[in-house]
Amino acid sequence: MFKRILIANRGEIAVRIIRACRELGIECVSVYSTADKDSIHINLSDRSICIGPPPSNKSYLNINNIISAAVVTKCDAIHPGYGFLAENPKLEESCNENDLTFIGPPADIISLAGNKSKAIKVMKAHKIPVIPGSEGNIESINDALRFAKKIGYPVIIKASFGGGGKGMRICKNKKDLRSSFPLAKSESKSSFGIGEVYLEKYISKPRHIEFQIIADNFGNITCVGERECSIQRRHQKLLEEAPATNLSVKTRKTMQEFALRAARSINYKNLGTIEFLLDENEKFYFIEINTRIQVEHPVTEMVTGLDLIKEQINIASGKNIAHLPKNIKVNGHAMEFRINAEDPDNNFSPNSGKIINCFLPGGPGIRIDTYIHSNYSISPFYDSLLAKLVVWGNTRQEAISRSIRALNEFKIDGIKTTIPFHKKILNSDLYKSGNIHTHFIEEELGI
Ligand code: MV4
Repeated sequence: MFKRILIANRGEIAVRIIRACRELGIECVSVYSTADKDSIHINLSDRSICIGPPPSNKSYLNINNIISAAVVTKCDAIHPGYGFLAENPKLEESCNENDLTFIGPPADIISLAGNKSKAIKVMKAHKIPVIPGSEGNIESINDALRFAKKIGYPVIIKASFGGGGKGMRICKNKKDLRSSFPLAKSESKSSFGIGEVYLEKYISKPRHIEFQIIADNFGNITCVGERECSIQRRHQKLLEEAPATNLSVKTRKTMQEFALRAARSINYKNLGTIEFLLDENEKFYFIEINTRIQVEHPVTEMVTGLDLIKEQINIASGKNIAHLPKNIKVNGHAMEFRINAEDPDNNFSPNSGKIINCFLPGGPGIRIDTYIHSNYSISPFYDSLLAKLVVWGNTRQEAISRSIRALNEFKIDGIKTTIPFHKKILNSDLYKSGNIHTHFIEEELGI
């Protein structure tokens, strides 16, 4: 087992990783930018190293500074968390060159997952259902028109190296495609450095369901259930659940089998997520692989009793997953609310400033993952996630009433947050019915 881990992140996930290290008896080294000098992840760790000024590209994205910090503090491993360098194959490579273990999959798997059109091609070759489309990049407008004619309109153009909905364009007809194709290509080039795009049939109101995979270095792979992540706004997830609601036993089982097949087909290592879109007829399609621990991992932890960060660390240190049951039992229902420093009454604009006072909910079935405290100033440099309220109930209904209770207790004074918006979602009959999809917020709440 590792003696000392460097945590290459900040905020709630840095705190979460420190907690897992502490329970495993592993020492923690934190890194921070000058904007984070008063952040709690520094206090909670054994040592901390300043890695640069506030802008991420000078600190949390600076591979050289992070590797140097790990080397001078004699760490054995680096945990990247999510965001920042978590899906940068260069960090994994630099770790290898410096005798450090990267807590995550190898660089070739990270690279394959990062190239979405390539990942789809590989999955199709392994008979995983994919959305009808170009199955690879499209070079010319004529090829785009030819594919679109074959699969039928509407179609969607996606950036091969994209994410967060950037570079995506929906085309209802030939005219749309003609005008959007060059724009999508140049937007992809400017946002992601590579202008490669691919084409798919557009699915009108998909649900987003992802399966959590755990794989050790000895070829053992297991799936510990799924998460429903359809409640999102502008490609930012707001609330996630486990298990997925309104999913037939048969579809869940089939999807899980395909998720395992997808992971096995690329010799997946460590924790990963296989993402699917599900259409209105319960047909599902692979869309992408995430090679990091995800923001929403706690809902899986709440219904399985696992500690996914400990699993990542154990696997990276060379342990097997023999202790995990072959068929994980899912107990009850969990939901996660992302409490962001954003103003829902002002187009969710980011809100920085001082938290004068805060009160965190508690009691049965409540978990809070956060780094905030009273008198803490939220920096404008990083993402707006303040806290994750994670709620467990015996049933989805109990989880919902408990969530309303917890959101009513939750007080953050000094900055605007998404707490009132979550209450609105929970008040919706459609949400309560479980009939949710990725356009729920715009259609039901008109936002
Ligand atoms: C789609 C789609 C409809 N048809 N692909 C958005 C982010 C990326 N991960 C995939 N996304 C979508 N791909 C086809 N062929 C609709 C979406 C989509 C979406 C997907 C997951 C979660 C939220 C979403 C919100 C809007 C659109």
